[in-house]
Amino acid sequence: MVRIDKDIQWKMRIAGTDTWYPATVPGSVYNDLLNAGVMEDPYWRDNEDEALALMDNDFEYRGTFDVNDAMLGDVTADEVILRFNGLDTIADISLNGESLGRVNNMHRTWEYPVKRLLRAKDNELVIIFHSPVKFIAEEYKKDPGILGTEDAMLGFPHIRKAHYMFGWDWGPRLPDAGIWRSVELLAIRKARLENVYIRQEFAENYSEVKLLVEGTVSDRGTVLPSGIVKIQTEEPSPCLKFFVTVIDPEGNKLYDKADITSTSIVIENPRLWWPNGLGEQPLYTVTVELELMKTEEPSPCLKNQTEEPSPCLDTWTRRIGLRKLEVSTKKDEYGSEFAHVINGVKFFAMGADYIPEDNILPRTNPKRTRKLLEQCKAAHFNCIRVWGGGLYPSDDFYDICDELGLVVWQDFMFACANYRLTDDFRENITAELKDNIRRLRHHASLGLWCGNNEMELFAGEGHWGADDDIRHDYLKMYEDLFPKIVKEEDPDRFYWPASPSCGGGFDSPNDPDRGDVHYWDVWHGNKPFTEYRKFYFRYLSEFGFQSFPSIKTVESFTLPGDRNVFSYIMEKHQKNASANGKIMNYLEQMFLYPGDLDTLIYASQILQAEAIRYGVEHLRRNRGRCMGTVYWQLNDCWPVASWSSIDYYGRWKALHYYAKRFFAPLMISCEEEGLLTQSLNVNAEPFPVRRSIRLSVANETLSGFSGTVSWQLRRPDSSIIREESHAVTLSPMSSLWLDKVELPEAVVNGKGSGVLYNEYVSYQLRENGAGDDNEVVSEGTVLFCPPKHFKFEDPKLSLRIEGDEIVVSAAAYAKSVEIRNENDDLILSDNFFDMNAGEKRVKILRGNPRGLSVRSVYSIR
Ligand code: BMA
Repeated sequence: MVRIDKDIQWKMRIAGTDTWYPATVPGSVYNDLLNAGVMEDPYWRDNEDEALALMDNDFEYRGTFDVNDAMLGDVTADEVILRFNGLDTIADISLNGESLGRVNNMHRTWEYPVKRLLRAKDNELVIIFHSPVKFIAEEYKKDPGILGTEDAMLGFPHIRKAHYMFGWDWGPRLPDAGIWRSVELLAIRKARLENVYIRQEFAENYSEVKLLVEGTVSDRGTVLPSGIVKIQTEEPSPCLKFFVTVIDPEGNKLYDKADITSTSIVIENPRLWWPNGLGEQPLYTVTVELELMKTEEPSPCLKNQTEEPSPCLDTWTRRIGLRKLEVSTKKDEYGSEFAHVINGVKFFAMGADYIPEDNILPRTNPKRTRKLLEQCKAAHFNCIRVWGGGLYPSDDFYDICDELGLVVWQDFMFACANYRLTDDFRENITAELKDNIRRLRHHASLGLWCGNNEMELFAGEGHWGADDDIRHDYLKMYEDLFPKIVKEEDPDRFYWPASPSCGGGFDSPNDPDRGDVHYWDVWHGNKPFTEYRKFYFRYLSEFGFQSFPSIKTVESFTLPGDRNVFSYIMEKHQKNASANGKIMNYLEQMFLYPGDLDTLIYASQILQAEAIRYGVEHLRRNRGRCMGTVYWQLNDCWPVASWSSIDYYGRWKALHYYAKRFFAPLMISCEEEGLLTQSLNVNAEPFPVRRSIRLSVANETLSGFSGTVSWQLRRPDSSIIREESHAVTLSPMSSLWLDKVELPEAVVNGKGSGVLYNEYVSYQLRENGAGDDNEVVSEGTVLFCPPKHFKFEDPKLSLRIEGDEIVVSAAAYAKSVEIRNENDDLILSDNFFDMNAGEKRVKILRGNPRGLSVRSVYSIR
């Protein structure tokens, strides 16, 4: 098979109008109309509404191309396939005036044999995209029982188009359309490799791995007696052979065109693939070739004996990682666990939920995706969940995850919606699943397939009109059809019916003691974030807290007059109903009232970061019982107030720096008791407040650890009242509690209550033998009162630059110290950190230290 990179000249118009605009493919309607200057940027102020109105139209794309004569002749191609890697969504396709058909699923690929329709010059491909907005409105009228989240447009579950495009509680209503992935012409000679799949069989001690190459060859040129042959298990036609080449990560050929049917492909002493933080990510390259052989006899494969056998008919090349990646759901004393197991080792999953990177998909590209995922690695993620309300990412996404060691929790694209499993729908989604499983299953990073987002929970509770019929279809889809498809297409991968789930059957899907959990009582339920400590979730796949993005990001979509969080424009960029009020509610519990928008943004980010830290540190302290924290959400698809830790422009919010610290493989944390865990009522009858600290160290590495834990009780000027140090040793992949230390009790509103407000504890973890000065590998501080009531002294923060470092000096204790430049686009080795009086050095990793400024919680006033 030869991929012909056809230079197709595209143009587009709004159907029924006469003006044609140049079109870019892959691309989209919005992208083309923006380039043509006929629409405004939908992310600016409230332009979203006008952009949405545009989608009431149909759109016509026209492409013209030539093909060379050779392709039209039989020797080069017995068949020519026109392949669409992504069409968004309801579209009619025709080539040279003849209809090829209608497509109706953005998540699928579509192929048409077109050789008989091709001519040498001026082929014309026409694709009419029908209004997705009208389509869902009409379908909704036909079956109004099919509902989903109210944040998206009514009728959205009726179309196999990324749900978030119709709006979400962080996303605008911008259901773009168009040819969103590439269009290819494939010249097939004789036969084609299809569906190649490599399975790995490890010896018990991982001393060797056997690669089993499976797949089929399908016939396009009548060479195979049956029309289809299974690689490895069936003898192909005498004139066809399969060869495999394996190249190790260093570039050495381990197998060079080995005949698959007669050789077993065994790799001795394989270099294993590990998630980030646990080892390296070596990748082996495997190539499978299909060749047309010369035979002694007159070849049945050649039309006439003057036809030269072309040695290579088709090639398939992928990079794979050698590893066993499983999920353990074994029952235990607490319920049943949920833990990823890599090469026999259980690891604590640390990551975030990924949503599509943009509403205008042509604005995404591999470079941008790499940059985003590199930030995940930088913050010590070892996993990422691709959430089911978006789209199946491009191959690049998974290539990058393979390289960075990010284990992917992959939802199928079904989220917060009910569906009816009609025959057409079953056929459509079966093809969708097969397309995507086949495309992605060779990736080392692919950790599991998950049926859907939150629908076992919501359908089970009767949300969005879920009745017995809907629930019946639910079970048929996610607990019968999907696992069957996964078993056929990707038998070695773990399948989980939903997130959250305990394993299916509407059996308490969000049970904190079994399976994975979405915990939203903090945030949606308005509970204080100390609530996290009441649970020992087995694997927390969603929990989150909102904040506002940087003032620079706010400026990108507002005029100066809009810059108040309750303004019309700011509320158009806050999609979660009453969430700005929620931020205010939590803010009131923790910080002084911020005097201006920029300080409010800063305070909201610290609030978010502290909330998630509170949860993650607690759960890492309880490693073993809990085996994963994946926070909602990593990124944004446009500039908006949301749960993200990195905003639309790639700016790190405070949370991302906090994540870098709370996901660090070696991490010290403190379970404190103080006002936050007891009462925040300053007007109560005098009551005693326990003050205690209990330190804990988590070691998420494959090596043992020995070092020292120290802590100091200090005054606001950082002078020390009391201090202690303890030697600690930890085994690999473990966590350790130190003894609880009781500090003198205080009485609120009573004598001696001052210690609640003017003492804090700082703590450090040092590794033995890391130089004279035994390097601090992790550190932090805790207060015994909400920061708003702590008697901070002015830390008089100042900065100086030394080479690629910034040195911060503080005259007193400073909490959540933020360093910014004028564009707020610095990435530093650390930021939003706590420091005692003294100096702290951070490295500049990206950006220009021009126009630096620094602040801390002391400036929230
Ligand atoms: C979760 C997600 C999303 C949503 C988020 C925040 O439940 O699955 O649907 O955006 O909560 O509300």
